[in-house]
Amino acid sequence: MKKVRRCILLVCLLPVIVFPIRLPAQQAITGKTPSLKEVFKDDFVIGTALNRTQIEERDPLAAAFIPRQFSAFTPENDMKAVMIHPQWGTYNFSEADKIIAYSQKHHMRINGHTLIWHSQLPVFVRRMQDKDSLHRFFVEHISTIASRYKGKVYSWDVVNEALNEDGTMRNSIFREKLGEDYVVEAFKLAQQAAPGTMLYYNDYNIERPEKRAGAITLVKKIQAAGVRIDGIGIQGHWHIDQVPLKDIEQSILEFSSLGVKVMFTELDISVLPDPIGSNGADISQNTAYNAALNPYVNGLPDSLQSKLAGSYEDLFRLFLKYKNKISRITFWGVNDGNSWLNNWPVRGRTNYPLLFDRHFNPKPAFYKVIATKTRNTDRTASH
Ligand code: 9MR
Repeated sequence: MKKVRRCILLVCLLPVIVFPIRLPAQQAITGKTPSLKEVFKDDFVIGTALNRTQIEERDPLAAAFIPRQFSAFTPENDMKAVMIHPQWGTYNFSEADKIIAYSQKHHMRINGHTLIWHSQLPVFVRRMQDKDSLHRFFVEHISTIASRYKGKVYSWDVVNEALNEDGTMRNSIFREKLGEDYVVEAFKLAQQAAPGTMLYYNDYNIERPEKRAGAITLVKKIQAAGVRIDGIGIQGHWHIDQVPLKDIEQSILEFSSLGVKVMFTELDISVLPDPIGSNGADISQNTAYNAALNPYVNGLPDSLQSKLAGSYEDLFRLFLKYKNKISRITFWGVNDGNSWLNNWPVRGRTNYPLLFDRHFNPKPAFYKVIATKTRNTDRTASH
């Protein structure tokens, strides 16, 4: 008898257990939840970073969810040099080719990421001692990849993170061996190999005044050499306690006055204690785990959930104000579970930096973002 009652109880509770998790995700897929790419379609392209599991569509829920919300993507890792060019003269195009196939299947734009970056370089490059070998790698790498994917990727982050925080050039292997003009040469090579592809410079913290000035110098140098640069990507890895709205606004104005488009290319907002005290994405900075640094393992408190929603609302209001200067907003990950911020600057934490939770449910921040558009439209309509 007891067994029967337990069974009945279980059957009654089952929908309650399952639906709060499943239903909103299903809604986000089937059309009851607004779609970011649709809501902002007259303003800017909405992108996300995709990892290999997502490109290969191994999770059916994610596979249905992603193309509904986003019209563009940046491969999170699979086009980086270490992945695509693991040994001298040996390329591994298999993942990148899947990326192209995925984009064609879902009519999503690819931002290729990235041709030249000091990080995630293959070992053979890191070991190179002489200038000539590095230069040969540099030329071959850019030319081979940019020409192979010509007409298939919409844009390239040609050079990623070439600047120090004070706006001077980072002392990477490229600068050390090829000199500061390597950036200009990288854009020139990309332009030759892929004439119709958009070419961007991408970095974090370049909204900050000193680093921004460095980025402006860099862009002017490229332009003065008669080489094309189409846009600047402000990565947008921010912390909830310091989303630098003023600096962002000033950067949109200053960058766009150079005649290039501005993009927010890796947007996320960390809500966890920040042991290194800086926005940004310097992956060489790491701190050891301790429980105090990971306070929200069982969920984000409402107060922080609202604060996050408010930060995203402020950002999207600003983005909309300058929609004529901004071409794309890309989130660095689809949902909170995918975010690199669960492992940086401390490994193994539970962070909540994006608009969708670990089950693809839209968070309050999502609805605030959507509302910026509705209210914006209402205001415009009433005038
Ligand atoms: O999100 C990426 C993570 O999976 C990688 O482990 C990491 C390694 O370098 O790179 C992350 O993406 C970075 C991007 O390529 C460039 N800007 C900073 C991003 C976050 O570190």
